Amino acid sequence: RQCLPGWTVINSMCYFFALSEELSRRSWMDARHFCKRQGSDLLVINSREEHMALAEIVKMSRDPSRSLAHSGFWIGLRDADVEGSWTWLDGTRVEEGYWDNGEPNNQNNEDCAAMYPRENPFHSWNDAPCHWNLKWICERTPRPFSS
Ligand code: 2F8
Ligand code: CA
Repeated sequence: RQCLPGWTVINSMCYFFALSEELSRRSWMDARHFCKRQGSDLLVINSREEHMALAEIVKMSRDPSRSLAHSGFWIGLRDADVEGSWTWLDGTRVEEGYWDNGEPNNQNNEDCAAMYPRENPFHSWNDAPCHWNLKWICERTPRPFSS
């Protein structure tokens, strides 16, 4: 087995989608802590292929009973250090990204990024307030399972 039970393997990486109502929704920081306890961190997207694969799964997770604003998944991207400078948790700067039209707009101090189920996968990101409770995506390398 490459990944922990409940995790999804895509192109040799392990992903966890916080889908269950039981896990509920969390702030960006609490979601990150959840990932860290599983030896992982919030999702860092390193390629267009990775983005497309994950955007597809996020799109399938769309719950019509919830508004789009509540359908986001936190990812490991924020501009908390320098406003407008979007940086992945691995330190990589985002130049273009896959923002929704008009985003990021920093409406009400929005320093954390989430991926939403949008028809067009190239317009799936939005910046939201970090204390907002959303679902999230963790990512880690396959094995060892020790941490
Ligand atoms: O219209 C885009 C706008 O939608 C919401 O605010 C009304 C989002 N807020 C949250 O998700 C909390 C904004 O981030 C988004 O820009
Ligand atoms: Ca926004």
